[in-house]
Amino acid sequence: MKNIVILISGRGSNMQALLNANMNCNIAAVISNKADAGGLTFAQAHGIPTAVVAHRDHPDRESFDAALAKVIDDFAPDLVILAGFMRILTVKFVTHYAGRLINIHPSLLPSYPGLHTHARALHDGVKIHGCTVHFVTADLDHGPVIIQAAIPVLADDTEHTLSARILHQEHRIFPQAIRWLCSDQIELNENGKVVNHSHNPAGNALISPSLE
Ligand code: NHR
Ligand code: GAR
Repeated sequence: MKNIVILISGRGSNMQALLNANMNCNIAAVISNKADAGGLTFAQAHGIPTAVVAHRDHPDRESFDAALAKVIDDFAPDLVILAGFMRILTVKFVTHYAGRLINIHPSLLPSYPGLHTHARALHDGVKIHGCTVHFVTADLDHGPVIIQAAIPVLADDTEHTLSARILHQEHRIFPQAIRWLCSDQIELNENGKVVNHSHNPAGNALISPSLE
């Protein structure tokens, strides 16, 4: 069974979705860069070891990432999962976990990498928005895509309503992606693209606003 370490920075609802999914893997630890991350309490209540590596205790990204990697590697993870983890990671860190580091991002990548994705999508007036689970590479939010969910943007959406509907989809696609990884159904090919050996059919077209 694969060992998994989950990194969080805040409320940890995606981490909860993973813990609640009863996946065939061992969630070895939940680690936060913030001591007050709400998700830590939930993990502790589930009997999962937690740790805090505070980025504020380190003078630069290199030393923070080195300290973080040291704590992570004590758990010998097969996968390291960013679930609302908010610190950009150094090339050295990302290289150390190449092929094992996964992120969930609140946009349809490669659209809207980085922060404030929902506000930017609303500002642009796009009619379809979503979320992406991808392998992490040094190229921020541009690693190979595993699964995406798309939803319509509604005329009266606010950042609050849009992010809530996307979060609901995050909680659906993230456990699916990790399940595939835990059962070795996902590979990276020589072009760095994801090959999925599961027999899932393609999803449906989403047209927004819909045709009449
Ligand atoms: N690191 C690398 N190298 N590559 C990726 O693809 C990464 C990564 C680290 C985190 C998650 C990502 C997201 O899904 C992620 C992907 C934080 C920032 C950011 O700007 C950007 C993207 C992501 C996470 N963080 C600020 C920083 O200075 C701090 C912001 C804050 O603390 O609120 O690190 O969106
Ligand atoms: C989620 O929407 C996640 O996609 C996003 O932050 C939220 C965390 O919520 N991640 C990023 O923006 C990464 N920069 P959660 O803590 O409840 O899972």
